[in-house]
Amino acid sequence: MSTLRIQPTATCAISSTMKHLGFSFRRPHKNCAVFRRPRNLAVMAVSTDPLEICVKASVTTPNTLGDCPFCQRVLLTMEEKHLQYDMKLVDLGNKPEWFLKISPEGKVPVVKLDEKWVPDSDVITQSLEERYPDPPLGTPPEKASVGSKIFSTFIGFLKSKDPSDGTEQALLNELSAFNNHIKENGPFINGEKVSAADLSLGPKLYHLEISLGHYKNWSVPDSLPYVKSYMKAIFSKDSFIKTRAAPEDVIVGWRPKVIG
Ligand SMILES: N[C@@H](CCC(=O)N[C@@H](CS)C(=O)NCC(=O)O)C(=O)O
Repeated sequence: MSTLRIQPTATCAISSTMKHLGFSFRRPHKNCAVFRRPRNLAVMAVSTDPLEICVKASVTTPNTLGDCPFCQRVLLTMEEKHLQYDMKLVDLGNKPEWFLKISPEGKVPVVKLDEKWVPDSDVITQSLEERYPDPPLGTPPEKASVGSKIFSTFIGFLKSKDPSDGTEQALLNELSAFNNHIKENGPFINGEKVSAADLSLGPKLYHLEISLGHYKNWSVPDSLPYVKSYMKAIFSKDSFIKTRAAPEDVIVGWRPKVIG
């Protein structure tokens, strides 16, 4: 098993909240934060033990993160919430016993919450939102499913061997609806700030761009400028760059679907 400890890109969410409330902050050792209130000097300790997450390992580069968009979604959520985490890299081609005990379905991501291993990126991101509400990342219900059919139509087109079977048009229809949404509401799905729906869609668009470019010499058409600017905005976020897979892994990962 390979474990990578990831430091958050900024001070952890708890410390920013506490500072906001007027507490001063010090970190006597790496897993403990102490907050001192200015007037009565009451002291409180908060555990900031890193969260444990099992993710797909790269098949091209040892000891690096692989190409699972659901894992990246959860990692992005942790990054955006400034949480510390330890990544356990799992070779999905040869799943170890310890992993199958944790995840009987053999799927990643799984995250340890309250001593229990929790599968499924929907469930994990919802639990993280409840446990670590600051900064809030929830997308309002009326916007939560924006762009949600892009991934399945992308896979349909990627797998297709018949250029006239309508799968390209189905993808273009979904991207076009998304283009209109971003034009009206952007730059992100819920406006100025990134939210949970972006953290789910961003990794899928990254897979779309790399795999359709590689296997079909296809790219998002210039007639959809808001899709293009959205992808650029998401892909250039620090949290995205830190958690993205290598393009080679994305290409290798989709090969079985293409060969079919
Ligand atoms: N619905 C799950 C899907 C997770 C999933 O399908 N993960 C893939 C990797 S991207 C997996 O673990 N596949 C098992 C395998 O390849 O054996 C989620 O949102 O977390």
